[in-house]
Amino acid sequence: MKGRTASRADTQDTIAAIITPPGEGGIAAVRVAGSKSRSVLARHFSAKHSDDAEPHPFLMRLGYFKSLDGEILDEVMAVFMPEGRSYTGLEQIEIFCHGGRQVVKKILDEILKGDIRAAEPGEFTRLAFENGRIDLSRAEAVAEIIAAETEVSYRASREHLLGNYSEHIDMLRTELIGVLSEVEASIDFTEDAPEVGADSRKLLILVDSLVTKLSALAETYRGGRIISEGYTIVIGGRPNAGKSSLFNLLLRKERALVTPTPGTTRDYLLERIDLDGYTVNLIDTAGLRQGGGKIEREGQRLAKGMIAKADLVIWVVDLSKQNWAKLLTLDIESLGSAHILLLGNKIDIVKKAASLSLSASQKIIGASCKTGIGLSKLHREIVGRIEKSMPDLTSGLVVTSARHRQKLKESIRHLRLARTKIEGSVSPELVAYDLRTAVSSLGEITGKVYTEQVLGRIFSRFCIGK
Ligand SMILES: Nc1nc2c(ncn2[C@@H]2O[C@H](COP(=O)(O)OP(=O)(O)OP(=O)(O)O)[C@@H](O)[C@H]2O)c(=O)[nH]1
Ligand SMILES: [Mg+2]
Repeated sequence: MKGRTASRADTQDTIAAIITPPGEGGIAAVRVAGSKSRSVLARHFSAKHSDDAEPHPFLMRLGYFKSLDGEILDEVMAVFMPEGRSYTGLEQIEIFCHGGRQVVKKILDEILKGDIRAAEPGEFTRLAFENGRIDLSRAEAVAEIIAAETEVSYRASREHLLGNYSEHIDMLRTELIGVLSEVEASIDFTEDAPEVGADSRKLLILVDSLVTKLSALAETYRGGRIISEGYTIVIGGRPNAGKSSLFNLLLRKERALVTPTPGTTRDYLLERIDLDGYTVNLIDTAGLRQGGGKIEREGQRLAKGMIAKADLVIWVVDLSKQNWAKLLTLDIESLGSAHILLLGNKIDIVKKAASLSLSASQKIIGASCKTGIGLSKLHREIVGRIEKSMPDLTSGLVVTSARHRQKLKESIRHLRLARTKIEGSVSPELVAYDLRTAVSSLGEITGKVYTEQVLGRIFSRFCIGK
């Protein structure tokens, strides 16, 4: 573990990368960070207007980007950011050219001909962290906000980046350090009786309060996971019930094969969709029934695995089958504890309307994938279920990262160990050991403490230019 505070500006290479997505666009941009950034402007940029000959911090200048041979490659805008005030914390420039693949590549290639190397994936953000511009959880939030596909995941990542999530974690850590200092003080001053002693009741209250707060935070991951990974809905049911028809309707495209032959879907199909701002992993599965060929059985094995892991199972029932209620009772038994939403399909060809509920708690939504009846009700029901499992986002205190949750859990575990030791009047040195480990786990969330390995893992998930 180590903490780095000093700027590495002197020893740092100057690095460059294209920071806009590949392809055609109005504008593309190249960023250069490091002590030689300004020299790139001197070498390659000439201002269009003589008043703009010198770079001023954060002032855009219009001009030409020239190759080392003096050939004009493009008309560009360029900006200079001084050390300590840029994204990376290093001296930095950005060049905005026309958004064509070739032009931006040519500009980067020219820059790299100097004493400047290509940036690694995530290196700009890693520099921002190492130079104290952002803490580790905010660096992770940069990746989150870039990856955010839906309104909800965007809002959560924005709170992590701009809200008080990091501060809240640091505050809990400071509180924990307070408890640790009390225990450490009793190590210094107790000579003959090395135990936590009379203050132990007060310590227990403090530790309990911290465990409660940390557990509440860790608990938000139940919804946070849904934000970061998506809410998983599996469409299950007996063969030919209309699962793939429903899958296609929710997807708004003909993705899965639909035929009158039972056993059409064998492999499962997965698509990510945006459902009223929520990311949903929608999975179509093979119909479950006794028998079937080897391939179909293999598909059914996969389907069962998917159902077991789903946040919600939409169980499609073919209402045109005489014995649907009897079959459904059997199916529900075998589904066990899964969260199920029952959809009675093909209501358009049902002659007389039978009661659509098995029991008071097991209502069935009557629908038709053919005519569209009942589908808006289904939609509302699904969104309602997702909303029920979502945390309140207004405070911004939602754990969406599995890493953060892991660290919170570690911290809680060590607090609990410390608690047992305090209760058992074990030597304060041993209590302090657990508390210190708990402090360090919390510190790893915002990067107060970190290892190269952890940084490597976090930043390798970024793309080049971020
Ligand atoms: N009348 C009517 N037919 C439907 C309805 N929904 C689906 N079908 C028909 O039922 C048949 C089976 O539909 P699929 O969507 O392939 O059913 P599935 O559950 O995916 O079937 P498997 O993949 O074989 O398990 C097709 O012929 C569909 O056109 C509906 O609401 N009404
Ligand atoms: Mg199917």
